[in-house]
Amino acid sequence: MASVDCQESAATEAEIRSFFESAPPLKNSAEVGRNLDEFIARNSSPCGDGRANRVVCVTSGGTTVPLEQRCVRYIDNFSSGHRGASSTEYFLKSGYAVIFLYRRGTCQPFCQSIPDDPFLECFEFVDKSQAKVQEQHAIAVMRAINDHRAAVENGLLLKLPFTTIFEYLQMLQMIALSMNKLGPYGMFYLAAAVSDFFVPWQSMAEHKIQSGSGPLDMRLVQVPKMLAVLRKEWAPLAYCISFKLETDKKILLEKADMALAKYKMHVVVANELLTRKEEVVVVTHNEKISVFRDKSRNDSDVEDPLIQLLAGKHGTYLASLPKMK
Ligand code: 9Z3
Repeated sequence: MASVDCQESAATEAEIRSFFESAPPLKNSAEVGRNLDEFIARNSSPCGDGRANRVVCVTSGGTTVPLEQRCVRYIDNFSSGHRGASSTEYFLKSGYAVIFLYRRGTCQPFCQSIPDDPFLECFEFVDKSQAKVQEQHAIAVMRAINDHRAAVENGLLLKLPFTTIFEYLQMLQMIALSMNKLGPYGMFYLAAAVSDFFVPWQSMAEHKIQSGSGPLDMRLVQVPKMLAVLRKEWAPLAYCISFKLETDKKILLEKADMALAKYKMHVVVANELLTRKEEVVVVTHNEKISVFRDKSRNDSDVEDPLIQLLAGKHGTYLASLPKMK
């Protein structure tokens, strides 16, 4: 069995402070704050017998690492956002209000049945100034529009796109501090593929790096692991689920156990790159539960049984707490 050393260390307070102090400020933080406060106020009213609405922050897609301040080149990753978008649909079906923090341009909830390039494939011209959905896509498109509209009206906050690691972590901090008031009825489902290394803003070239003068040597530093500070300071009562991705099956579960213990997560969902759409392993302090996609159906996905299991675990956790006054 391959052994893994404990390279991942929880970030120190100084590293976290330095990251946020030196990051380029969010361009629309006032609007993000307003949207968050309004959404949480609307979705945190107690629903009687001392219970409250459950609100989950789903993070989705991959963060980029810019190499120049006036960004021409950046480091990206494989994440398509499918896990986050699909999970959002199932959380909504399970009665959660969802804050969807997603990478611009990646999978969106309720859009899976729409062809990848809708404007070329879904529509046809009626005349020079009007277009309509082509017959063979009409049912899928109308369902997507109806589901999307109902979700946004009833409990899906979509207006939180990110691109860079700087935007992602600043928005995650804002969301966590806003969700703090929900206590244990708030959940984090951290499915975004977060960069492990980045170029600090101050040491980043301002302009496009000139080529033609030989190899490019760059030194990237570790992104401070924010899971621990999220659990300890930002939203200490929230129910936290992180994901552990590996390509080597032999170290996956050990790394998931390490993440669970080091960052005090309630659950770590372990998944391997090549089989991530077929199987995940739900890891807690005393269980490892494999969850599989139902292969007998073409339209099934692994997120369906996964979210059912996690919503159930969240319910058990809530039931174990002393009744809220
Ligand atoms: C995951 O492991 C997600 O399941 C995937 C989903 C990114 C694999 P897709 O977006 O893929 O559907 O294409 N996300 C978390 C990966 C990650 O960055 N984990 C961090 C780590 O392993 C913890 S936050 O350290």
